[in-house]
Amino acid sequence: MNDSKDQFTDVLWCLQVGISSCETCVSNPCNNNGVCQEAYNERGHKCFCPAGFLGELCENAGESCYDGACGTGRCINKPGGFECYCPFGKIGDRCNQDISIYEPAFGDEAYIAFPTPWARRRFAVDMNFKPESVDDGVLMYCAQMESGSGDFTSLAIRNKRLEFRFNSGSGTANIQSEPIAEGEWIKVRVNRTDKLGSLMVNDGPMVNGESPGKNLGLNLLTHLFIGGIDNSRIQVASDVGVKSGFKGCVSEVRNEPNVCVWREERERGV
Ligand SMILES: [Ca+2]
Repeated sequence: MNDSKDQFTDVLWCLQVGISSCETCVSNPCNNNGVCQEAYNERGHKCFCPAGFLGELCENAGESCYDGACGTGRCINKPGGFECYCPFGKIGDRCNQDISIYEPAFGDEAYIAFPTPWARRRFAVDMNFKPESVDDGVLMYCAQMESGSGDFTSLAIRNKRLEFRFNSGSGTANIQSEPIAEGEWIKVRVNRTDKLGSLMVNDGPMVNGESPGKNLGLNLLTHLFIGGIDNSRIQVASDVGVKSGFKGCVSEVRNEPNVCVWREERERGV
């Protein structure tokens, strides 16, 4: 019989008399009115911190996300606190103010997310936008995987031109416009049926292109992002060639059945 088996047997037959659980919470190690609970971890306890405090012992001031912290928005924990991403029509640190937006302006981290479009055979988006600059930026993006692998479609400003790209699984189509001007309203329509795509700017000539390979079906599962991408979840497919969001204004987006028209609302006085 070897030693290790003897030890194992000893443990099995160890008698327990008068033993109780070690009370690691008696002296409440949690700061700032944190609530201590015994737990099977290194410390032997866990602290539940009140709103406003973070850390294993609730020692750090700075709020973390909690239910309703951002109203109807989304709460993202950040070092030293949290940040609210507000839904459309809401603004403020806690998304608690209403705002009427007629021409949404997009900064680096802004975006609008539509439900996943049905795009297997056909896909079309119409947009009116005014670039603050013609720096590279994503105007529209939708993909099969959040990781950026698989199928995708995108419309981006790249090297001062609009680029409509899509990949149904056997290679990327890249359809480019002529150079565009900054500070002017631009109307763009992109359209795709199976391997064939087209791009039209300001009712000008239609530019056509085709994706290589045999694959026809565009398989999309993420939201359809306009003006930028949810960087906390989404890694842009490398074939898009652009990662940053668009900087400028958007007055109209159509991807049936989703339609956002801000300019008409202003004209109606809504
Ligand atoms: Ca596909």
